[in-house]
Amino acid sequence: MTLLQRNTKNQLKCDAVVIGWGLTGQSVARFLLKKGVSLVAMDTRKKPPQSKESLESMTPLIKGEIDHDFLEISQQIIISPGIGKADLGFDIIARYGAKVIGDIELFAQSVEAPVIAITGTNGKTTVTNLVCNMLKAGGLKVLKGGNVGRPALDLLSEPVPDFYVLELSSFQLETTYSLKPTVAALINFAEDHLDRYECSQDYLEAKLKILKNAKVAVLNSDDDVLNSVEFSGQKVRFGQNEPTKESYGLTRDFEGHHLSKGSLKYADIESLRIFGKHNITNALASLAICGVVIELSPKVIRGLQAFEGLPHRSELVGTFKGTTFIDDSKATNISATKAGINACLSEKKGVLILGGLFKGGNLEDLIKTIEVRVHTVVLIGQSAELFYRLLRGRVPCIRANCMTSAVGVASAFAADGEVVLLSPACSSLDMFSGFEARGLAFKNAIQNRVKEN
Ligand code: UMA
Ligand code: ADP
Repeated sequence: MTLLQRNTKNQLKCDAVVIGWGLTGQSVARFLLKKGVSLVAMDTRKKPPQSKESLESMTPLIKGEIDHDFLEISQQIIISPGIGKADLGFDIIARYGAKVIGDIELFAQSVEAPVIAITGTNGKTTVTNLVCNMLKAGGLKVLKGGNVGRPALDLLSEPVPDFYVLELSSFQLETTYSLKPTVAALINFAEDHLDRYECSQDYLEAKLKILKNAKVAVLNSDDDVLNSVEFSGQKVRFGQNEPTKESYGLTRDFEGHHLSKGSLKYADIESLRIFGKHNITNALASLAICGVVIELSPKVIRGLQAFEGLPHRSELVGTFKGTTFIDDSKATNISATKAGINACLSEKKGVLILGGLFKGGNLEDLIKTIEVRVHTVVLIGQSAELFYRLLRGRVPCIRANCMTSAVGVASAFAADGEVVLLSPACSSLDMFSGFEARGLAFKNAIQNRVKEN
């Protein structure tokens, strides 16, 4: 806090405190200022991301600390999703109770159209985009936001759509209380974010909050954890087994595998542009979600089939000198990397670039998958030592200290016709500003090799 702010502190009016000055905090400030709410913003970082001058001039911003005096006096505390107890050094919800909410709670209190809410450990962004594609192809107006990148509150400044489609993280759900989704989907559940939660149960409980007040729950029947979830409303199931009359699944005949509900076939899996078993789950989840709100007409199905996938998610970068490079940088946890390996290295063993900032969890299953499908592992980032100890004597490992060298080593070990897969099972923040920057560094390193040769 600057000296000027300290001197004027007693004169500052503060109905609401916004904690965090990232995308979310700034969207909250824009939303509350429009309503005439007086607010003070804080960020534990000394240099939080910059905002537009107009917003900064209207919001007193305390940098590098959390000022408890303001927390005491304000009616509401709106906390950003990226901030956990560890960042603040105290449990803000326990101390300030119900007046602590998140941006999704503010959204829920103002929203005027039905909401489709999507969560899960992996596949959220893919399913959110698929659902939007399909509903748009069916002629509906949709607005997409939340963890997918655009803060939900920003959607409220646009004309009201037929549906809001929100990707919600467990961090956002922690501080959401009154959202009433028309459809709430849980794609899967696996260990993640153990750097933030004390145990997996806490993470699961945050995820399950999506079902509170939901009209219809869309749940993955292949997922043991989700199979035992209690929900009193209507449940729609999807999974890779034969579907029942009421559920979505795969039917198999001499022509191939079809995405189906009961005996009704919607599409051959070969007609999808996205590949891998996990993406079939994502396609089935999207059908199950859309099936609640729209007739699954050929137009809607074409919206599913036309979807080309997203950057950094099992994304084919190209083939150079007989080696195919795949960017799965968004695989930031164990289960995502297992899915990435199974999808991309299924036929022939390949080379895996692995490591970064490990978020915790049991690695044994992943190591077994690596043993089956990977002949050489290139280790990067802070967790290199951890993975080296686990893989030693099981799969040959080489350490690399940057992405350029990782790609160089991986290319040298990949034989003709093989795949080099970047699927790190870790977050990227030890080496990069985010998973996008890590994926771009991978692509740049490949491009530079192409140029040099
Ligand atoms: N931070 C501090 N001190 C603060 C505030 C933030 O150290 O006072 C740090 C956090 O520890 C975090 C980073 O700053 O590492 C960003 O936090 P934030 O809450 O300001 O993030 P936003 O910019 O508001 O972005 C958030 C989501 N980010 C997180 O939950 C970490 C974005 O999801 C989301 O797109 C955006 O809101 C809009 O809704 C990103 C994400 O990584 C993609 N999500 C996690 C994931 O997918 O695994 C949950
Ligand atoms: P999220 O938004 O939940 O992080 P994304 O759609 O961005 O999910 O995909 C992130 C990564 O998770 C992908 O790169 C892929 O490795 C993996 N993945 C995607 N869908 C699934 C799924 N249904 N099950 C397991 N892993 C998946």
